[in-house]
Amino acid sequence: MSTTTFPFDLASTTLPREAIALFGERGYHIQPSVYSAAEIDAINAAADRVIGGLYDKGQPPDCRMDRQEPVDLIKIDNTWKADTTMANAVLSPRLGYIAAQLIQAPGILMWHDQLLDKPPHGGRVVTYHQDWAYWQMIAECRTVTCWIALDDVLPDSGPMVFLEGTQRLGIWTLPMGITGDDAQKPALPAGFKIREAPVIIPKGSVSFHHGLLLHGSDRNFSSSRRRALVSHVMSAECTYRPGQEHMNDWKMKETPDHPAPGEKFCGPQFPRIWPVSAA
Ligand SMILES: O=C(O)CCC(=O)C(=O)O
Repeated sequence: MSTTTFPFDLASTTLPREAIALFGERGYHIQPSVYSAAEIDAINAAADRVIGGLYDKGQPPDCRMDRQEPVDLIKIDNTWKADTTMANAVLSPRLGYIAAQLIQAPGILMWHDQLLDKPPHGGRVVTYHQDWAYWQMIAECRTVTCWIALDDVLPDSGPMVFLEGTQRLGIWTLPMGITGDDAQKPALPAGFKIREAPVIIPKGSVSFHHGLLLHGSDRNFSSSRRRALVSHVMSAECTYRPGQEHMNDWKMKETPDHPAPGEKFCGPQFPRIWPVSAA
């Protein structure tokens, strides 16, 4: 089983000031060609190994939601624990450095990753939601979702759709279920001009969005899979606030090195992605 590493080049991932300002306005940023075609092939091969239950690191991912029906999304969390290539991809400083610039953070830690495989011919809707609403054990909303396209995303393959600027509206109640048949949007305040931004990007590009940006995705009507590898990351300054149930809460407590309430996140559950050499 071969593993792939992802060399880092600071200059090609340094963002212009305008891109950072636009992220503040719109709540997202698209970075083209972060991974080459050969790198995406290697990630897809690793993703298929993980989906098939082969783990080169000798341990399983933290959570698996496998397919019960042909239209179901496969969702696997913390593949970085199971497979070396997946770890190298989601913990890459390419993502960490871009996220750090977007939220102006001195450092970036992994929150958790997700491998998503939306099947062809009807793969289900992902309901509109805000990521941070699921992560209330992170006290500060200083999170970024880095969504790596593993296939070309086309208008009919169930692209994510961002409701531009909604990260400025505060926190919304959680939807009843995250996947299903219903793409209903939350009722936004009267006067808020809704602008939908579908994420139509080629494989290898990465979409970055703010933890409060409302987004969802439609069914996959195409005849191809729509796969994505997602690195959900947070500022290294974020602190732990117990209360809401989350996989990370019980997982981090498996080792003695984890944050107490009010402390910054630390320990092996939350690897540092940026800066590369910091302790
Ligand atoms: O891939 C999708 O359709 C949705 C992904 C998503 O909600 C996320 O990564 O935050």
